[in-house]
Parts: sequence; structure tokens; C-alpha cells
Amino acid sequence: MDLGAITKYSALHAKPNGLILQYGTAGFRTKAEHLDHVMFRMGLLAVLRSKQTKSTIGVMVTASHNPEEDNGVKLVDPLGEMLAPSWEEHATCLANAEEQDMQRVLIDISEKEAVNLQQDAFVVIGRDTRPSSEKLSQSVIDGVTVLGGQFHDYGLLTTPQLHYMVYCRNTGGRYGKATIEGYYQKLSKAFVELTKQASCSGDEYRSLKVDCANGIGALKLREMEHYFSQGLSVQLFNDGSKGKLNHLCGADFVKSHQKPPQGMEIKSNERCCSFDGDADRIVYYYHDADGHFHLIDGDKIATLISSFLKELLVEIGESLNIGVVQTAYANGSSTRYLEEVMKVPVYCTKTGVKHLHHKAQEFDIGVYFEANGHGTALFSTAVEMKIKQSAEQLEDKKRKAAKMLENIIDLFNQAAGDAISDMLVIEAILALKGLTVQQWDALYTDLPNRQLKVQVADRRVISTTDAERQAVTPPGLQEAINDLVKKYKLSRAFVRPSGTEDVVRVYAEADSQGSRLVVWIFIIWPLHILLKVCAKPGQSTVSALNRESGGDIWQLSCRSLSHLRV
Ligand code: NG1
Ligand code: ZN
Repeated sequence: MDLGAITKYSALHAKPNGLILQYGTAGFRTKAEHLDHVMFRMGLLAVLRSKQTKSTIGVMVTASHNPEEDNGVKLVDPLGEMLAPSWEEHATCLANAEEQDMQRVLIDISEKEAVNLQQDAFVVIGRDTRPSSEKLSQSVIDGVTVLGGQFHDYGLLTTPQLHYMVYCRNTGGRYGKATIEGYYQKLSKAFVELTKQASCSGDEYRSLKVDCANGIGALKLREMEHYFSQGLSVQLFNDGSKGKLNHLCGADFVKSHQKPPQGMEIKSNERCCSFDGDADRIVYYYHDADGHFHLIDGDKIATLISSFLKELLVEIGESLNIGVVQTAYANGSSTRYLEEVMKVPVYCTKTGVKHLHHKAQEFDIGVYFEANGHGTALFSTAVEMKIKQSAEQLEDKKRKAAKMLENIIDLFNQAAGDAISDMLVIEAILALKGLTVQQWDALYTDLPNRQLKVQVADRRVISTTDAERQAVTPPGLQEAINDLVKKYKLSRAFVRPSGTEDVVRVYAEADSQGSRLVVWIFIIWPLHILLKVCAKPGQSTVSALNRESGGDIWQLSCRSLSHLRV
């Protein structure tokens, strides 16, 4: 370790005084202008991690669905997974070390993790389309270089594409070729094979409107579309040619506002989808003949995928164990449908794909999705081998199903949730099953639900247990939620601190009898208590609600709060 060079270069990427950041659910995220030192230091850390694992490590510069002014960075571990938790702590220590402590922190990490500093290191880097991303990824490269690491800069990539590259490079090419061309070819080949087997390939199944959130998804989909155009034609909206990244569009906007993005004309019953800013999330939606908007979120995507996989397994005659992994945000109807109708075991983990991914690895086939549309399916190596054999050996009908499954396995990005890959999986399944978007939507009816974010002085006063479904602190909060929830059928509510933003998230759902009003009151009541305990100094409950949520909740909150007492 050339400590002199590190000190010299670090001074060129100086840390702003007093700035403390946390490696959260998806790495570091904040205003882009505060991130230069973090990028440089994550370049250093990636080299240490690479030396320790003797593998290629990925660094992705993106802030996903956050506003354009933000940016972020996360490290990708050898099998395309999120960084191991102990290294998240190292990342936080290194990012927050004062200039004069940097060397000591680096040495501490190397010693604690028994890093052989003589080992070679290789780091691959990707970035999204934010104006700040290019410069920030250059700072990552500075960090990698000063510690003597080799690197390959892929330039503009979606987040899941970078995960794919890392996975390919560390599995000797068995998973695929670690080039953008390799990614396009692998997925498109599987998709075209699958759609060739579909009996219904009318126009309705062939065309799809895609809102790209004015992000990297547009660029990459445009590059890729001619590879799969035999099976699907995509019409891109919010492609970045004029609008602002994630502004009034994209998967996060559509999911949280439960309305279509701006900049997209939707005719009734047309199938549409939205990616988020770095194209690792996808949600579908349509307008019915009466002009009502219908959202098809990650829960319904998981349901479509797991039911299709289960049907294929039955046809092949394999009894493999298949499980679905969700978070507390999954709509209660989806959990009930999966467990009671489809008889598929469902598990709930904490928010953040690393938790879901980890749990999904326990099954022969693990399907995981967050309600916001982030997810994929994982297949154990034994399953992949078995299906490959079946596709060669079984007699006709079974062989056809095994072949389909083989292609579906290739079509999933098993390194990370991937909007492009998930979109192609969904399109293939709909075509193969001859399902319209309305029929898919009709599998079950979502319980009315609302999600809200609230700024408080210190969100850490809230701690949770039971996969974030129960609040442990502040005292009284969970009791208040329990009292309210027990009065209504199928109702559920919970509060947790966000891992990516300085807010507290509140979620509630209730049966349709309770409808909007009940759901709102659900939210407002626990919030009222919550804000009493941890409102910002000088901030009243109602002003916090008003500022965060706009007119709709303001009126309701006044009414409900005026006659409810804590
Ligand atoms: P936080 O901010 O911890 O709620 C959000 C999403 C997660 C995940 C991460 C990373 C919700 C409720 N939360 O986490 O699902 O996607 O961002 O992007 O959607
Ligand atoms: Zn994202």
C-alpha cells in the first residue's frame, strides 16, 4: 500500500467537514456534490474487497429512483450480490474517516479482513445517466488506481447489467459473456426461443409501451430492441430526450402515486410498464374501458412468474421446492393468493433486496419481489442441471416444458432484479399463456393501501422487529397501531425508518369496506403518536403531514386529528 500516494490523492477528493453518511439499503446516497470523497474511497475499498475475495468486484454509480441532483454508489460482490454486511460497516467507517485517519482505517480494514495486499485486484465500474455520474465514476477510478487495482470502466450501464458483468467474470463465462453484447444476446436468444412457442402472437401480445424514467433504461433498451424485435415491439417514452430523470415518471412515481407517468399516451387496455432510473425495477399498468387506472406491481409480477414456473414443473413431473419471498409491503391479497390458492410457501424478510435475495437462495427455485417491482428468480445449480438433462431426455410434451424452463432460466438475471430481463420474462409468459393484461390483473384484487413518508427529527427512535412488521420503539406506537387495526377486517399497518432517505415510512391496508378513508385514518392515527414523540423541533403534527403529503391528507388529517386523542 503506497500510503504517501493515497494521502496525496485523497487530498484531491477531500471530505467536506462534518459530513457523515451511512452505507444504507442500497449503498451511499445523497446530493451529488457531497459524494466525491465517497467515490474515491469506495474505489479504494473495492480494491481491498477484490484482493480479499480474489475476485472481480463491481462499483455502480447511481441513485436509482432519487431525484436527478442526487447520486450514490454501491459495491457489487463476486456473485453479483450486494456487498457483505461486515464490509458495509467498513464502507461506512472509510467514508466518514477524517482525512488524517484515512490511512489507519484502511490498514484496520486490511488487518481485520486478512487482506493479502500482494494479491491482484480487478474492479469493474458502471454508471447511470445523471449529469454528475461521469465525474464521480472518475473519482472511483482514481481510488482503484492509487491502490494498484486494475479496472474496466463499462461506462453507461443499468445497475443489473453491472451485476451481470460481475457474475459472468467470476464464473469463468459459464453464466454468460461479460460484455453488453453478451447480455443482449443471452437474454434475446432465450426470449425469441420462448415466444416462438407461443400459439397466440397477435399484435396485442407483441407491443408494449415502456416509460424509461428518462434514465439509462431508455438507452439500453434502444440498443437491445432489434435483438428481440421478432418477439416484441417496444415503444419508448420518457427516453431522456427532454424530461428530467425520475421526474413525474418512472416505476417509483407510478407505484407511489398510483397513477400513470406523464409523457405517455395510454389507450384503454393497452399494456404499459415503467422502469426506474437505473432500470432495476419494473411495474405494469393499464387503463380499463372506464378510464380507471390499474397498477400491476411486484407482488402480481411474482404471482405470475411463480404460477408459471409451478405449472411447468408439474408438466415436467418434477417436484422441486419453490418459494416466494416478499417484504412487509407486499399486499395482503397477494400473500393470501400465493399461499391459499397457489399453495406456494411465502416468506417475509426485511426491506432491501439483499435480504430477499439471501432468503430466495434457500430454495430450488426462489422467486423474490418487492412490491415496488424490484426482484427476480433464482435457480439452484442442481435445478439448472436437472432441467438441462430433462430438456434433452424427456419425451415430447415434457421435453417442450423443460425446454421452456431452460429458456426462462436463461432469461432471468439471477445476479439482481432487472427491469429489462423481468419485462421480457413477463412478456414471454403472457404470450405463452395467452393472457391479457386484464386477465393477469384479475388473479386477485389488491387490498386498498397507502404509503406515506414523514420527516422526523431522528428516525432512529423507531426500531422494529418481525421483518419490520412490529415497532419496538417508541413506546406506545405499536399498541396504538394494534388497537386500530383490530377494528377492521384484513387490516394491517406498520411504521419503519427508511434505509435510503431521511424519512419514516408508514404503510397501511384494509379490506375494501374500509376503503380509502379507513386506510388514511390508519395512517394518520399511528402517525399522530409517532410525530408527538419525534417531530422536528417546532413542527406540529399537522404541519408535518401537510408538508409531506399535499392537500389530500391535510384536510383529512385536520378532521381526524381534531376528534381523536392520544
Ligand atoms: P427504504 O428507503 O429502506 O424503504 C427503498 C425501498 C426498498 C428498496 C430500497 C433500495 C420501499 C418501501 N422501499 O428502501 O424497497 O428498493 O429503497 O432502492 O419501496
Ligand atoms: Zn433502482
